[in-house]
Amino acid sequence: ALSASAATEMPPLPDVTGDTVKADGDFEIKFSIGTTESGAQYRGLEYFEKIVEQRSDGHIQVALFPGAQLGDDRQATSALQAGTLEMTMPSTSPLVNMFPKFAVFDLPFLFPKPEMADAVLDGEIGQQMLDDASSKGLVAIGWGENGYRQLTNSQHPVEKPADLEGLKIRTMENELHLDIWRTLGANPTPMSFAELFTALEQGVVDGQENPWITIESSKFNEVQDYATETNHVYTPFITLVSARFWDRLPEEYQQLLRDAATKMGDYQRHVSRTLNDQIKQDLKDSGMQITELTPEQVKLFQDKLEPVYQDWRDEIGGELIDDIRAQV
Ligand code: EAX
Repeated sequence: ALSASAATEMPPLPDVTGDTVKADGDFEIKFSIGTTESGAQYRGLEYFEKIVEQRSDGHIQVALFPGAQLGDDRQATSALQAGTLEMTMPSTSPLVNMFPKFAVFDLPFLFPKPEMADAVLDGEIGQQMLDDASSKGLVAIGWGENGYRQLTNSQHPVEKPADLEGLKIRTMENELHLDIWRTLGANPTPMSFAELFTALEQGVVDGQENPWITIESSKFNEVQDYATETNHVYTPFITLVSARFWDRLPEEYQQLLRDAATKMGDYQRHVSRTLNDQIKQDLKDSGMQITELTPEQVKLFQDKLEPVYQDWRDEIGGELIDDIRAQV
């Protein structure tokens, strides 16, 4: 039976604090994301828009384009490089070809708690990554949260790795994610997020994995009857600006965008975390069967995936992995 739609209500936007920023010129930002307008990411973008428009006294206008209508994560990032789009906020995973160190966030079960991800992203390692990603025609100005990824599928409940045998799972376009699902015994295939709903609907793939909020806001529950709370990877969003646009902005406005990006990221984390339980409940109410794993069941997945750390150690850099594992 197909599930009914689920929709969780978003909290009201916070008030804008901080002085008006004065600088020369009028600017327009087109800001594109892959997730839809009913998610926490979009709510964060609305807050960003409100901050930037109010504090620039209307001299910077922000237009929001959710649902990959201007392209998926990779296409939007290319558009920034070409200077045809001003901002986007992709998951780090599809950008690993461009920024190989981002692969560290694709390691399974790296962050046991979201606060541990915050500490790394908001600390020295995260700052270094933003600096490194401020190249190739991009300026990286902050982090946000996609969140802990959960497995959904159309076939049967998944409680242990053996249940994945033969399941066709869509992954992000990312080698480490492919390795994870192959190691678990599934049959993974990489695909752009923009094509995912149709692929699930038509049975091209049996399943996919994304955070609860993304599962709900993309209506995957309407074409997937089963979900398993695996929490197997924590995916950050990264806030990117086109360098061509950035270089035209007065410094005062660059600082305003940085401040607004930080506030947006913090707010997104807050919204996605406070709504998580409610969303899970709404998905259940809509008819989705959700399997919650015991710590012993989670450990079966973790043990099976430990070799992935060895496979990727040289590629990502052992020191970076050890640094993060020492912090969490
Ligand atoms: O923009 O591709 C995905 O599964 C992600 O959640 C996507 O980056 C959202």
